[in-house]
Parts: sequence; structure tokens; C-alpha cells
Amino acid sequence: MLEVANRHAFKDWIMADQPQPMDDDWLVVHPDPRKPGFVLPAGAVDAHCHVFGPSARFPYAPERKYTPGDQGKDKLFALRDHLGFARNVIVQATCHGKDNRAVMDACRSAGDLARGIASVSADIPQDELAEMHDAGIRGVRFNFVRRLVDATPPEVFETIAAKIQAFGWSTVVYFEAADLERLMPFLSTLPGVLVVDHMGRPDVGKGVDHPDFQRFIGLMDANPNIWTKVTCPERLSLQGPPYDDVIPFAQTIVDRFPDRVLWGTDWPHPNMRSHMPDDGELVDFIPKIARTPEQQRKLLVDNPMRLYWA
Ligand code: 0GY
Repeated sequence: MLEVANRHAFKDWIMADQPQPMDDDWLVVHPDPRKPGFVLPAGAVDAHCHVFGPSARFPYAPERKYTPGDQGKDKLFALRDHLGFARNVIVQATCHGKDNRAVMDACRSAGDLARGIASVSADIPQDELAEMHDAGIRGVRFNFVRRLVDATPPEVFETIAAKIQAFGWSTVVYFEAADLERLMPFLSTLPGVLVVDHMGRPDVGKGVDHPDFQRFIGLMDANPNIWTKVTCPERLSLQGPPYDDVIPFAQTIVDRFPDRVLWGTDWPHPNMRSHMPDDGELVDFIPKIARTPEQQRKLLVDNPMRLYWA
């Protein structure tokens, strides 16, 4: 009974004032994510999620490439509790540009239960980085996906990478598989841990043996500072739910690099145009890619805690 009551309470909450994205060709969040069948290990971290606004308080950036509907920290934290996560790593979404106030505010509100990843300019002063660190920021994101951001000169990234070393932060990098060959030499020069979003976005239609995916595996083999998020089957799948075509890719990475993988929901799923995933179903994808309790504990607890809470 309680379970059903909780579920209804959650649905009422998530549906309240459901904002429409201002870009009309993508979808709002799933209205009624199911309670996952997979019970997450104690202390599990959703290590890739976002907050959108609310825009009245945290306006979207003028240079954004899409305009979402507001999905603020309260809804993120309600989803965290509903799914059974203990913590979040909130990644600055491109719609907020380099204004990190929404992420910092969410981190401050969560206390020790959230960390943030920021987007910054090369001229950011050290005292602003220190203030971000106090708020819970533990990394920056370098985005190479041209539909999301204008191109950034490599020297800008190099300057930022040098500045954040004083804080022990890591760097999240987002690119698509076809760009890896050109990016590899540059990535290899960056200091500190690099966390590649969504397995480098392989084209799953090509199979795990394709040179593009093997190049990514080779990069992780060669460079122990490179981690990856085995995330976003909903973006990578050509088949749609339950995303079986993505399993071999994520399984390969988890089996080979169990100590350098992270997992996250990607809620509220920016730019999803094909379908809006059920976050409970995404959680139920985890045991298909991390098949032993040990792999699951590393993926969901040990690795994110070591990287973001140490
Ligand atoms: C993701 C993926 C996307 C968007 C962003 O910051 C963003 O806007 O990351 C995307 O459109 O592929 O990881 O959220």
C-alpha cells in the first residue's frame, strides 16, 4: 500500500507545473518513471544528471542551442530518492552556458549529497574556482559536440586544465565517435583524470569490433587517466527500449575497465527527440552491463566516491 501511495505522491510531484520545453521538437521528462526492479547498492551515485533553471532565477544562456523546460533541483532530488540513489553528480548543461549558478545552488542545497561539474572560461580567476570548490564543484566539462556548442580553441581548454589542477578536479569530455581520431593526440596532453561522456558515443550499428569503438578501447588501454560513463543507452540505441543493442558496448567497457567507469541517468534528458526514457527502466539496464555485485559496487559507489568525494 505504502509503495503505491509513494508512487502516486511521486507522480503528483513530478507532474506538478510540468513545463513545456520552449523548443517544440523535443520532449518533457517521463511523467511516471517506474520504481526499478534492480535494487541499487547502498550509497549509489547518479554521476551524470543536470538541472534546468528554473529560468526565472537562473536564466538560460543567450548562446544556447536549445531551450528546455525548467527542471530544477527539487525534482532531481525527488527522482534520486524515488530511484534509490544516495548522491548526484550534476553536470552543467550547455543551455546554461558558463553560468554555473543553478548547479552550484543545487550542490549547496544537497549538502554532501551532490557534486557538480562546471563549464568555465579560460580567464576565470582562481578565487572564483575556489568559491566553486566550496559549493561542491569538482570538475569542468570540455564539449566538442558541435550541435551543442560553438568550437573552443584548444589553448582555451589547456589553460583551464592547468588552472583546475590546484583544486584536484577532473575533466569531463564530450565528443562523438567519429571525432576521436582527431581528438586523441590533444586529449593525451591534458593533465588529470578525463571522464569521457557516454562511451565516446559509439555508432552501435557498427558493432563492438568496428575500428571506431576499438580506437576508444585502445585509448583507455593506453591511458590509465581516462575514465568513461557507460551512460545514455537511450541516445545510442538504434532499436529503442530496452536498448539491447547498446549492451555489448557497455559490457565490454565494464568488464575491461571496472575501476574507471561511472553511471548516470542523464535526467532530464536534454534534446531527446525519439522518445523520453523511463528512468526506472534505465536503472534496470545496469545489471545487464555490470553483471556482478562487485562490478555494480565499483560502478555505482566506489568509483564515483573516489573521483568526486575523496
Ligand atoms: C547529455 C547530452 C546532451 C546534452 C548536453 O549539456 C548538454 O546540453 O550534455 C546531448 O544533447 O547529447 O549528456 O546531456
